[in-house]
Amino acid sequence: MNGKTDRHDNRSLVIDVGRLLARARAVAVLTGAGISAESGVPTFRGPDGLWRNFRAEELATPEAFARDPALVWEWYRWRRRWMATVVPNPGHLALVSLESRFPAFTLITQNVDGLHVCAGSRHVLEIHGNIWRDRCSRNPAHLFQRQPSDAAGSSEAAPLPRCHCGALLRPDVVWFGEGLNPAHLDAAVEAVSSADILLVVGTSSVVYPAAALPAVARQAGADVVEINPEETPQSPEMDLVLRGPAGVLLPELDRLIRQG
Ligand code: BV8
Repeated sequence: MNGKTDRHDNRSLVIDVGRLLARARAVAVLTGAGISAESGVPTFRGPDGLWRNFRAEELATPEAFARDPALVWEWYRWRRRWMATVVPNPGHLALVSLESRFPAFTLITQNVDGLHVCAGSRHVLEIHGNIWRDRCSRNPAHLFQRQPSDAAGSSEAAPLPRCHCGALLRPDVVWFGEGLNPAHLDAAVEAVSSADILLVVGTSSVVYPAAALPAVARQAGADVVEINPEETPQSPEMDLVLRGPAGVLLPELDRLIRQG
């Protein structure tokens, strides 16, 4: 299809998704790193998704932390300093606006950047945790909230942070090979199982169990819509696909809903 056809098709598809939303009572949204891309946060598997030639799967693991906690903290401190400079983009803000327009609205995010809460979203399930919290590596009940202002001062070579119990602190995120918080996962399954529509936004749909949620929604009878500039392994299973950036398409959907 040429650019003009793409634009026309997308326009009519946006209207189709707008119609599905207009008649929905319960909406669920699953977001991934792509919704923060337009804020300037690197995605995991995109061209800038590498750090010093490491892949996230190599560093975001308990084994990497046990083997070299200083390297893992260097990566997270680098990411925190980067995330301290970014702000929510129109895609995040459109989800805040959409949230207020439905009796039931649940935002499930794989992102740990905290940008949905920063934008004002209220019903957020951060199923992979939050980079702005530290957790004791011995007692998970010992949690410490960090601020973006803390990130500016933390040099990569600073001593490793420790809990008052003496154990190393770690970022309060879910690493590969670690189970998700069962309460979060149950709430996410409940939300997509009772949704009339699930928007799958900015995720490559390869990380499980989050990537299983669209199938759960579909089996429960929801319409499932992918919003992504790129094809994903789950694109063929989607009821509708809006091929474009979340920062453009979500505000368009919000405008359609506001116009009624
Ligand atoms: C677990 C936190 C078991 C850390 C992250 C089947 C079942 C269960 C597990 C597995 C399974 N198969 C494999 C596994 C293991 C593994 C897994 O899924 N591996 C993958 C790589 C194959 N899963 C796990 O290990 C999970 N744990 O199940 O353990 C268990 C159970 C009980 C008890 C003990 C153990 C844990 C997974 C969580 C890992 N943690 N993050 C951190 O961030 O530091 S995952 C990480 O990837 C991020 O959270 C990220 O969000 C997530 C997914 O990536 P995406 O968000 O999709 O980002 P990506 O870059 O891939 O894609 C971006 C997309 O955006 C692209 O499609 C791009 O086109 C698009 N885009 C770009 N620009 C835009 C855009 N879209 C819209 N607009 C734009 N402008």
